[in-house]
Amino acid sequence: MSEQRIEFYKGPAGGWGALRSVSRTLLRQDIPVKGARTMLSANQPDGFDCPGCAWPDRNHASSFEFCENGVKAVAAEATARRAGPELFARHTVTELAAQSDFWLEDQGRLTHPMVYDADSDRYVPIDWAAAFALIARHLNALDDPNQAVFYTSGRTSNEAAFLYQLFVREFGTNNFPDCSNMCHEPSGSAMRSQIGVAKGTVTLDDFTLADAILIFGQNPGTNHPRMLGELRAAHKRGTRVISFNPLRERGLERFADPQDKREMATLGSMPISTHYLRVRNGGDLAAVKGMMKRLIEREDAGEPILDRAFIAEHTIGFEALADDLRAQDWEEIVVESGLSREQIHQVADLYAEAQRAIVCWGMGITQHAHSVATIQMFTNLLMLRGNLGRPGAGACPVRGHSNVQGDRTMGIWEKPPAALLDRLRDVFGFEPPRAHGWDVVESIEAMRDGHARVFFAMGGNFAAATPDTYQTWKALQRCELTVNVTTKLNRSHVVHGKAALLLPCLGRTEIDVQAAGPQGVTVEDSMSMVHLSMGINPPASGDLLSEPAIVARLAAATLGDRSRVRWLWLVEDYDRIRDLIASVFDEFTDFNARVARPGGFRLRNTASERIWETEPGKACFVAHPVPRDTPLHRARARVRDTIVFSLQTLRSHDQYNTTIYGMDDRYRGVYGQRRVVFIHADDIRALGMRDGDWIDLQTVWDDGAQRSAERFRLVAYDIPRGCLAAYYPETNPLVPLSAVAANAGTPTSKSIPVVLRPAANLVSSE
Ligand SMILES: Nc1nc2c(c(=O)[nH]1)N[C@H]1C(S)=C(S)[C@@H](COP(=O)(O)OP(=O)(O)OC[C@H]3O[C@@H](n4cnc5c(=O)[nH]c(N)nc54)[C@H](O)[C@@H]3O)O[C@H]1N2
Ligand SMILES: Nc1nc2c(c(=O)[nH]1)N[C@H]1C(S)=C(S)[C@@H](COP(=O)(O)OP(=O)(O)OC[C@H]3O[C@@H](n4cnc5c(=O)[nH]c(N)nc54)[C@H](O)[C@@H]3O)O[C@H]1N2
Ligand SMILES: [Mo]
Repeated sequence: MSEQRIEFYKGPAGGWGALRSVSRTLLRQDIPVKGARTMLSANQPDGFDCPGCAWPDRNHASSFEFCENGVKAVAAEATARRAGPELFARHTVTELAAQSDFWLEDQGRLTHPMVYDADSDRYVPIDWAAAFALIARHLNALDDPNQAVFYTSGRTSNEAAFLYQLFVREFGTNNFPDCSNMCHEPSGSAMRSQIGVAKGTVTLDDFTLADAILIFGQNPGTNHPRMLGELRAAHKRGTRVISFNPLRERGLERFADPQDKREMATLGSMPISTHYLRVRNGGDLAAVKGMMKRLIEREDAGEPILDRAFIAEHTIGFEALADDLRAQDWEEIVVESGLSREQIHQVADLYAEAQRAIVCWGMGITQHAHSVATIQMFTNLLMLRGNLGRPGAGACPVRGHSNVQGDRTMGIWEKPPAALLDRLRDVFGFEPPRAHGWDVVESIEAMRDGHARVFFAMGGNFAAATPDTYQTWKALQRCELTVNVTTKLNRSHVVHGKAALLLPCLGRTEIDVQAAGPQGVTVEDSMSMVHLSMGINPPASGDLLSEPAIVARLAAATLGDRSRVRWLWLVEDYDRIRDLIASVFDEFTDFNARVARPGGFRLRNTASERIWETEPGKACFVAHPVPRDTPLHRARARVRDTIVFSLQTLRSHDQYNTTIYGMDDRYRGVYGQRRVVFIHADDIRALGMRDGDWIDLQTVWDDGAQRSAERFRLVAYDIPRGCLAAYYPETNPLVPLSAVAANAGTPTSKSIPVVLRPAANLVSSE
């Protein structure tokens, strides 16, 4: 591990730094040779889908596309390390709970199903049948099926997700909190009502045709490295790549492709963004409103800027939006966006020049109180120039987990549409529950208040990924039973209910053999491409079950004769599950045949055909005011004795969500540590502090509860004044449960009002 230091990073994203990091990663996981072979099968037609992110691959049949962080994700799963029963015999759960998140995952792959033994405070081995019987007993003893919640993280395959939602609905509840609730929920919510689809409208081919690509609130150099390849090619063709980000992210500035021999030999690199706007945290709505105001002003002055034909034929609400834009005060836009009027004019004019434009966005947009409104403004911006439903143009929410989009398609959603429930009833002969279930935040509240008593997680790390950490832990600890289907040890396993089970499953890189032979699963990427994923490595242990097998056996144990579904027969051959999927979802007709073709197939997207499945049957312009009464505004009005900052919590280059691979964040120049807060040098001075000082963070929230995160080091950084950035999950104790996005319920982890105090408890380092 590196020693602690802060050192400005001069190189491009990618390049030799990425190659060095990869070889270190493979060594750390003790898998140099096997690792290399495993990497070469990622995203190949006959290999597995990379568990790193949801960015698509050209036809899923490219030559190996190099991605440092994909390698890290694969290596984390293919590690030679094992967390077997000996580990649990050595340590009580209290001892394990005292270890860091990094240490827990670093123990390696879980090998046996384990059950919590309260007498010895240890996890002890249990056989699979007894584990399923235990869960079934708990579930069947509930007064009401709605007292159980069933979480899903986004690596779960379509097959596992489909069986899971079927089982849970037949059991009797729609309590499906999922990682999407904390991620792109606002994107779906915004677009569904506006253009009738809850997914992005573009494909990779559109990226090769666009003249302008606008990127809001995303750090692809770390989180979607393969996206840099597309952006680099676009830049080369002369496409304007316009980034909006409070931070200067290296990957949005320069990139050296490790597969480009010339660049690697000459240490050359390519710029990515042509224009870079340093918007304030949460200032994007104002910025985009400013851009649209500029377009309307030019149109009103007689220039033909808008796509009048598209607006007339396909949309409603234009006049109301135009009037709202005309009435909008520029000063407010400038103050709230943190951008000058000239900057906004410039990008608006660039956008107006482009014949085809794409808008991309990530967590810097979705995790704010006004995220749904911001995303609707993106759609408005696109529609003003007809940039929807034609080649080279459209909306591109860039998803995170590799199958988070597919899980939703399969019905993992706490607010299922009636049509899906009708279909389940018709195909499976049971009456699914109609009442909407709980999302992530509502599930935590339900556990806290004793309304939910069983917590079941299909993957993920609920205890670390969710907001208001200590409240969430109390909520989980109140449960009668917590169950985690999982690959590696994490926080959610040591913050557990009165009874607790760890059910270790196969990862996507592993060979999954069922009665009919080796099985593949399917996933859907961020651009609605569905393809097959086949593991190639032997399983980490002979005692692992696949996720579909776990669901099937759990369903059989819980539902028994009540169910007409032939659960165990279905998982003998996953083609049978896919046939069922085809009988429930029209767009999966002929699923097995279509997914067998190399590259798979694209799901239909009505908005990209200019068919609007909205209430009025048109695409809807929606006007939104610049937010002036956010929690930050309120906190600033209340606290007068010090600066109230807007804190965003983001990912370092060495982590996958709650999985910490290492302590470096190379592109931001941070080594050997994670407890840092990025802050403007003038703000440090204004606080009377010094670069490198240790501070505590405290949330300013109006419910009276104390929320703090202790011992962070100030790092002077190129970030707008009044804004801070620090890593997640360490900062999750600061996010109040009640701080959620309007109309989406997503925790607002990119804009938490906080104050800084000198650290109360000075311990020298992590
Ligand atoms: N290696 C790796 N890959 C991953 C993940 C990982 O943890 N590691 N996670 C996966 C998942 S689940 C997801 S959802 C994605 C996440 O990928 P991203 O969406 O890139 O997520 P973050 O790291 O949270 O970065 C947020 C970015 O938004 C910027 N930002 C913050 N607030 C604002 C704002 O108000 N306005 C604007 N314009 N920008 C803002 C930040 O400076 C930062 O650049 O990545 C996926 N891929
Ligand atoms: N403050 C703050 N909070 C955030 C965010 C933020 O930006 N800031 N981002 C949010 C976002 S975008 C997301 S998506 C969530 C992520 O929330 P989650 O999806 O719940 O968290 P992960 O860290 O991705 O889950 C990692 C765990 O998944 C398990 N796992 C890995 N592979 C598999 C598999 O194949 N099968 C099974 N069953 N288990 C597996 C491993 O045990 C690993 O420990 O966090 C959210 N929380
Ligand atoms: Mo995510």
